[in-house]
Amino acid sequence: MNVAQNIVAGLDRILTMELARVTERAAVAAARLRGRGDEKAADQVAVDAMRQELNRLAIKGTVVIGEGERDEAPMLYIGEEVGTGKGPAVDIALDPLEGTTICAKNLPNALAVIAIAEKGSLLFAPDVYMDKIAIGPGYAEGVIDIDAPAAENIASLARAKGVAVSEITTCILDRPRHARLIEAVRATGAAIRLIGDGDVAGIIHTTDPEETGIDIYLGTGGAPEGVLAAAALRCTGGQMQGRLLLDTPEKIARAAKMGISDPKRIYHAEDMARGDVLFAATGVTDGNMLAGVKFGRTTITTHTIVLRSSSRTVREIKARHQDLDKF
Ligand code: VTB
Repeated sequence: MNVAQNIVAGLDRILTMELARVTERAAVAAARLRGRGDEKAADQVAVDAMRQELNRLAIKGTVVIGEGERDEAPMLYIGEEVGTGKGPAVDIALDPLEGTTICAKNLPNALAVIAIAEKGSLLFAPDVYMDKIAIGPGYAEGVIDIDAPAAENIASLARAKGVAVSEITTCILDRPRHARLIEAVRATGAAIRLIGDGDVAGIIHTTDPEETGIDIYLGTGGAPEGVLAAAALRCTGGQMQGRLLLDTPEKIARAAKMGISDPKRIYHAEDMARGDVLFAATGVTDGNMLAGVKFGRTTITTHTIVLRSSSRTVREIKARHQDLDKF
């Protein structure tokens, strides 16, 4: 078999490694501001660093999920063209610092995250809330249903896993809007890991319950974060359903402008991130899956996962950086 035959159609697999550099750079920049109580500053340095590294990639990239609309985000805004312009046309979803508050407080699971996909394959999601449910790989379709009560989903997952409901752990964002959901889950006897922020990590954690202790993610978080999580799940396996919360005429109109005609549509991971998808995340603070950036006297250590949907390969890259000038 020659080299050309060996290459899977879709995105250039060399980009997988290149993506690790992009998130590593953003994570190191943000990590320097861990625990300083300044969310904005941490986000800004991560954005600058990610953008710089992204613009070195041989791609003709368009930011589809980014820092916000052009008028509110000067960098990595939705629609910004990134990369050298010489290379494949790709869509990009990114969050240079997912969990700005986590980073500012130096709590677990802040990440630098990016996903790329073939042009036109990522959901163009408005910055509204999304109702989300996710479980890891290895379960038949239909085990979860976003329209079913939480208790039913938990019972169904426990049955499929072959354990008691009390052995299931859910992950939920700690928000007043989730009070009833939390109550309903508690009533089942299942455990809850309440997280302050960072539902991209929360959803990714369902893909490796033995490592993270999380079996199912439930609740409402940002829609852009939903697309990022869906991209990761496309690569690891697992199931996710999401529905945009378009509860005002203004939000429905905003979504319509972005091409969303059915405001009540249920999106599966495959609808939010289609085709060949690459995903990378580097830990900023220590977390359940990824270690945070470590600053040594002469080295900086980063921990990254890079994922690809077409091969379902999960790579973990622990990098020791010695040329510190580049950061
Ligand atoms: C989540 C979480 C983010 O926003 O999407 C959340 O993943 C949802 O919004 O880290 P609220 O904070 O309004 O509940 C973050 O916490 C911040 O982007």
